[in-house]
Amino acid sequence: MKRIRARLLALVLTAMVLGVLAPAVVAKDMGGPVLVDLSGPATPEIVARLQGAGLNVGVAYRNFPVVSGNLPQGRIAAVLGLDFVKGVRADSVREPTALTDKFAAGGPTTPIDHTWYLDVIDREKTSARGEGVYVAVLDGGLTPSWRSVLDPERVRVDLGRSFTGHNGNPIPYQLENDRGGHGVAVSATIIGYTLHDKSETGQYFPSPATGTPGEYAVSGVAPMATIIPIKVCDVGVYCWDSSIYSALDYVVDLKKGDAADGELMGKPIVINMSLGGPSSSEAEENIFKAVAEAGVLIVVSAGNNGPNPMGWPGAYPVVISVGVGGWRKQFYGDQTSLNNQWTFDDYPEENAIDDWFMVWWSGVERPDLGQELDVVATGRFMLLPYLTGKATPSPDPRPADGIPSVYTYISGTSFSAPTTTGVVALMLSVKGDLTQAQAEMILRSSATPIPAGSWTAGFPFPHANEWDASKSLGGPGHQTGWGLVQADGAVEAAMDL
Ligand SMILES: [Ca+2]
Ligand SMILES: [Ca+2]
Repeated sequence: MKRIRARLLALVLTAMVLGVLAPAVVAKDMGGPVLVDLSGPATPEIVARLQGAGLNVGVAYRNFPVVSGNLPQGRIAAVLGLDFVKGVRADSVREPTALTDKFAAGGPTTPIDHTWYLDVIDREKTSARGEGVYVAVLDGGLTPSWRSVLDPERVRVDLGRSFTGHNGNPIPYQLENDRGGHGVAVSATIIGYTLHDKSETGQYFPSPATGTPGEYAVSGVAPMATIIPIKVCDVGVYCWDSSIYSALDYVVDLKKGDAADGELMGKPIVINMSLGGPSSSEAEENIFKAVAEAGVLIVVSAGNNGPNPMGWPGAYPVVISVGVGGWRKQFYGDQTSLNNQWTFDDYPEENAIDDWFMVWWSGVERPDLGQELDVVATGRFMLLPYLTGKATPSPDPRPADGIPSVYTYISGTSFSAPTTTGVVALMLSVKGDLTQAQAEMILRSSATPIPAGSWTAGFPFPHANEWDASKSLGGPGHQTGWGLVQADGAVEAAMDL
């Protein structure tokens, strides 16, 4: 059994490496959705010449020298023959970096400003709350029932956009029609959410998640930040490059004052991208560099393919990339009995780092592929609203009668990324002109290094909570980046700049 598993893993590894190394060039006669890299801006004349060469132009991006489009079979030579065309790439699909729902759980408004995952990053040691900062969440959009869990005052739907379809067609009405829930969960990590904790919270727990039934307002990392929801993922899972570029183009326009009547001109904006895929290119890396140069900060998940390489765009050095660390005493207050309320526990500050480990599925930095992992944050068994396929949440989250809860313990770099994005928002709220390079440098230097080794932190059975070197990604180094994000040190360092 062990041998088979090892072999399968090796196969996966080989496939991943091939996928990453494969040149991002469209095969000679292959048609289909493409991205055409240009030597300069996509002027109307250039667009016309591309059309003339046979490309059905989709989007001519305003801030990057690239156009998306559909290429009929057999026309690539004509397009490549144009003097201003630098290359033609396949328009590839990224995927959200959340793992499948694991555990159904409980499902306003006593404030809960203290959660285990905020305590771990020492959010309680700073008074910054992200005021005046905009967080563009490039994701699956919002579910129809998002207002039942997110504060509508903290989400600017009017600034939101929907760019779906591989040609990046704006389809605004789809923004609040997501059926996946990923974008809501990511947003909840940043600004917090309402926990309708009315009775039993799930099959694993004999009592509500909080210990007492009620309505709770659970704090996020940056509860006063403002979310700009931008849909780039079709049906919540297919995130085309061309859609992502449309979103990046739009956010740069917001920053420059060329959109939203200039309301956000020069204001602090950070992008969260909890998604990724195996393909990369220098042309695409330059797009992310252009976004950073425009003064927009970018945080991207490392992907869940550990011990295989990180996903892209998370691995581009210019972005702030985030892996997932775990704490083996999750669920175990005194480590001898099941702790139902661990989510809201006090986290022991001293010596606790020894109980930290890299989660084995967190993407691993491969410097030989040009990859870079910056930091690690919490992203394992986060209690979050996850409104998969639900137009409205059930009034009682107890998963009785086969009705799934609206709350789930969910894992993935999809949630360590917004945890870090939240910290960047805190930094921006005290230092509005913080650059991408400064934010990355501060996050690294204020992080707590994670020691080598690993624990399995099985759920919910104590016997699984044992040292297991076979599950270790090791550390510190390529697996753990510069370590675990710390909000208080990061905010202080931003103020001192
Ligand atoms: Ca703390
Ligand atoms: Ca980086």
